[in-house]
Amino acid sequence: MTDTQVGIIGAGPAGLLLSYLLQLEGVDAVLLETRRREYIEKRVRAGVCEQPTVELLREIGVGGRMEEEGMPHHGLSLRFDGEDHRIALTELTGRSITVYGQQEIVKDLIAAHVDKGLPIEFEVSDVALHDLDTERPRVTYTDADGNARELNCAVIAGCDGFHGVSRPSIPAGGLRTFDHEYPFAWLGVLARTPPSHEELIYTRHERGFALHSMRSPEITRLYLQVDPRDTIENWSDDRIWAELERRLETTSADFTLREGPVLEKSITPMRSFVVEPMQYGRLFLAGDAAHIVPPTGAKGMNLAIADVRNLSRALTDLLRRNRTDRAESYSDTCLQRVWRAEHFSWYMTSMLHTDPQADEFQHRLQLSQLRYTASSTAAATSLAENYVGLPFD
Ligand code: FAS
Ligand code: PHB
Repeated sequence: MTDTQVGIIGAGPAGLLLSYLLQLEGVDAVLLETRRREYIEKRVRAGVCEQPTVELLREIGVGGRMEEEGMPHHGLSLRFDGEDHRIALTELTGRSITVYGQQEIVKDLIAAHVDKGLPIEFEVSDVALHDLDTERPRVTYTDADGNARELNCAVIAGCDGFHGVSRPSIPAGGLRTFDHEYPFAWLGVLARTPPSHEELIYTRHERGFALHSMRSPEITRLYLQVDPRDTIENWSDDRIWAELERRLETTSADFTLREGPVLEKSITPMRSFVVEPMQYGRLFLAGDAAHIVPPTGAKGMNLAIADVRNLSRALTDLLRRNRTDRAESYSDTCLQRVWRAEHFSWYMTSMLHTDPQADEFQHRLQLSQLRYTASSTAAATSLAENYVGLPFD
């Protein structure tokens, strides 16, 4: 039986950053993670850090390697009708993004925990939450050695992602869900080959969406829109490269898709999902446990980071100053940014993906939106300010 102030479920970006922020404020927390450390440090996911994310990680002293290895980007291209249209992110907003893999942020946050001797319990199982509507909620679980454990807390933070145990622990009627599925998924590829362009390229093509991104000067990250019922077994490396060649075709002479050994490939379904409120009693939800966005807007991880910045402030006020106002407004505060990111991610997805159920009228609307965004400073600025990340409130 142990006691702590905050029991955190899940060591993804949300749980790790929350744990670190709380300890900086002198709030005691225990972090429980089902997977092994090696597994979560290798899990390939997001790649784009908004400017507020970069500034926060730098501010708390966890941004050193990101400074050295991250790649600041000042623009991106929309490719349609075979032509590139650059959105000058920094020129339009004075802000930028940094391309730095989510697993690198996870590694940096775990290293920061180890440096400070902060507790992370990996390979736990049978996690269950109890007494959420009391001031002494509990977490029961089996630890890595197979021992039954109980954690008595003042607060539980559910940072265990979309498939975690926290959200389902809330009794029926305790929250409202908003769910929207898309008729497409993303096939993601990590390849050992230098990027074919210095910036990201979002492509709308009759055959489907494609995205050119990267992880380093030697590693390219690419995505293809596929049918949600498709399986990775249908996609040989050769077929992937051939499809990318077709969708990334362009009239601009200086683009050649550089192929190379595929290091990882997987298919991720696409959905928009939000729960309201992001709290029940002494359980607070953050990150993918509370919301999911289609990755077209590069918002998922950044939203998780924004949530836990709010949550660490709310819990520090509650547990160290006995002030409840931030905890009471936590959900409303987060949901402002969540719904903005949901809309932007839906907007980018709708503008760039080829919907098999869409009619010619809808295809024309899509092309009109792209041409307007590429030719209007006002429209390009709106895309840019959402993409680089609106300032934290
Ligand atoms: P996470 O899912 O990252 O972390 C939750 C953690 O909780 C995991 O480590 C899990 O093992 C653990 N956990 C689960 N159940 C538990 C339990 N019962 N007890 C203890 N621990 C438990 N976003 C982008 O911006 N761009 C992308 O390209 C992109 N690609 C993605 C690809 C995939 C396959 C997925 C699933 C997501 C992708 N995302 C992307 C979104 C992703 O980056 C998330 O937004 C981000 O991981 C959110 O972080 P967390 O909320 O910490 O959740
Ligand atoms: C990535 O590099 O993984 C990435 C970039 C932009 C997105 C989604 C994913 O919108």
